Amino acid sequence: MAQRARKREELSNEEIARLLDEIGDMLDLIGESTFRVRAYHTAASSIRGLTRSVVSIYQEGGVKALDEIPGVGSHTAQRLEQLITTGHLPYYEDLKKKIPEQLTELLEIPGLGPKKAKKIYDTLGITTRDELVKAIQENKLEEIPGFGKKTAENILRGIRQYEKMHERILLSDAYPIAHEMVETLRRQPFVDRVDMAGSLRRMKETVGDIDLLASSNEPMRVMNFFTAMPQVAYTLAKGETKSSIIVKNGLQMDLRVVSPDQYGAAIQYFTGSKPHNIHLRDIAKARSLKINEYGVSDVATGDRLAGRTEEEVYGILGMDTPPPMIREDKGEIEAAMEHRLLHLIQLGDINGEFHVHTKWSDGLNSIEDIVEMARKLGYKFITISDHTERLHIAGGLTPEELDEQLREIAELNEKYGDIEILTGMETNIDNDGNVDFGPEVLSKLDVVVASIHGGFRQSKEHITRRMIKAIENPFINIIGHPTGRILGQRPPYDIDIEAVFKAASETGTFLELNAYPNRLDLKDDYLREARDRYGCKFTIDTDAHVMGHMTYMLYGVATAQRGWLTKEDVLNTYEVSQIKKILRQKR
Ligand code: DGT
Ligand code: CA
Ligand code: CA
Ligand code: ZN
Repeated sequence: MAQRARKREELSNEEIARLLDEIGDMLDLIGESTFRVRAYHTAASSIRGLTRSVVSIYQEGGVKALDEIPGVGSHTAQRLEQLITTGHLPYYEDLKKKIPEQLTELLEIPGLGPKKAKKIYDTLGITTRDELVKAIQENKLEEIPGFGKKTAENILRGIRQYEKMHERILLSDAYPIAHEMVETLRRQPFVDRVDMAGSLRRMKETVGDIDLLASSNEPMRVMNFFTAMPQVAYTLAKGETKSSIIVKNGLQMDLRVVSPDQYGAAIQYFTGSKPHNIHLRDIAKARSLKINEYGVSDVATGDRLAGRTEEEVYGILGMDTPPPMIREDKGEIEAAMEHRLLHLIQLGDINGEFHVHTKWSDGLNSIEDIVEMARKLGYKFITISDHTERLHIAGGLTPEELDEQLREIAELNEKYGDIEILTGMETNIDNDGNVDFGPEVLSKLDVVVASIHGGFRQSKEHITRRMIKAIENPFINIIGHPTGRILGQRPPYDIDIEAVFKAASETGTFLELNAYPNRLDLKDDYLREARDRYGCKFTIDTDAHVMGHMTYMLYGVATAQRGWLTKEDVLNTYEVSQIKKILRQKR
């Protein structure tokens, strides 16, 4: 991406992060020290979490300001300066020359590290994913020294994941740019209304493309403006009713424009989901009505009865308007008919969160940075929950370090009157279901999160046993990212999820909805099942490792809405005094 010169304002944080990740991968491949490799990945992760663009940071504060971005060292800062000012990064281009061209396709397979990719290429001459699949099916891969059946299976799984991942985009890759463009369009005098539509409006965890809908009496003016927006890389099609563009991060975006009196019908139709719309059409038919993207009309007389607003469209069918997030034909139509839609949790209900890392372990910010960010978000409390001792790769805390951290938190609690800092940790559930510390340490904390960080391929019985043992531990309040999935990279581990729900409910253990965009774990359907069938309660946490990640709460709340959760189901919405009381009840 850095090969051609580009205007500097085009360079997005995501592009910069991808470039740094790529450098990290290439360094790994040519055998550089893990320290240097990690430095690039850390910088990439940090940049993804920034709330401001790297380019504007540089424009205001120069290379010194870049150096001050957590996780970005002075070396990387200099490289970024070069990239921003010239549009080129010779270091990257030189590195690229050292990597055989043939490896680039293999390197994109999740879980297949650079070293294995090189070995496959060197011994079997394989350069494409198709060839690799064939070789695995013919058991050829196992012949490579150091490779076994298990390796082959894992690589195959990685390829399947890759395929899945590339047909869909993470919500967090699509939402910010769509939001920005909707906001700009909304401010134009010739635009009447504009909203996201499709799976993006429904806030699905991944989306196939970006759909926008606007209404206007001057559609061509809207289209002229839209296709000239700075976010546009190029225009695929431009017409009076529909235009398609590719935005600068490579995603396709469609904008439809309708007349203001059709807006309600159109936004209803293009929000979907398809199964929701089909069900709605049946309901209309039974009432001798016809519904489409132009409006609702009487079949007998042909009279148009509704279409200006969405509420009007649902209203004429005798329904309340279901929030977009639950329009999946999973019972919301019946609930809307019977006027028993739940009042779903809102972002504004969130008073704080329980799972945030600092530089005491593998996070990049100080506790004070996190507290400042929490205040900016309007929170009433924030929890510091770093990794513990035995998670070495994450710089886990020893009991002594924890004591030191608790002293710092106590001081900060003195300093800040408007927010309370809860003490916590994210401890690791080991192979036997034990955690790092016993009651003498755990009892010092307000909150204990426990999560599984390894052993993902153990048998279902084994993993379930580990998890249940942790749930039964009276000091563990929250199970972090309960299924361990990483969207596009790793499937959930095999676990008896119903047994987990049952045990969590019986013991008063909260299940986390991890809001990190590639986790969103528990997922929507599980949330609803856990609440409705087992009476489980939840927390929504960002698992932030950089303070900017704390804004991912948005995706967590959207997923909770998709799981039909209400404010009462989620601990983050309670008052701090209540929260502390509830957490103590388990002990
Ligand atoms: P995606 O893009 O795969 O994440 O999912 P959607 O839901 O955004 O689907 P998309 O982009 O194909 O279409 C946007 C909306 O338009 C969809 O949610 C419902 C509506 N729609 C599309 N095709 C049909 C159809 O054949 N029948 C009906 N009733 N609605 C449709
Ligand atoms: Ca779509
Ligand atoms: Ca579409
Ligand atoms: Zn964590």
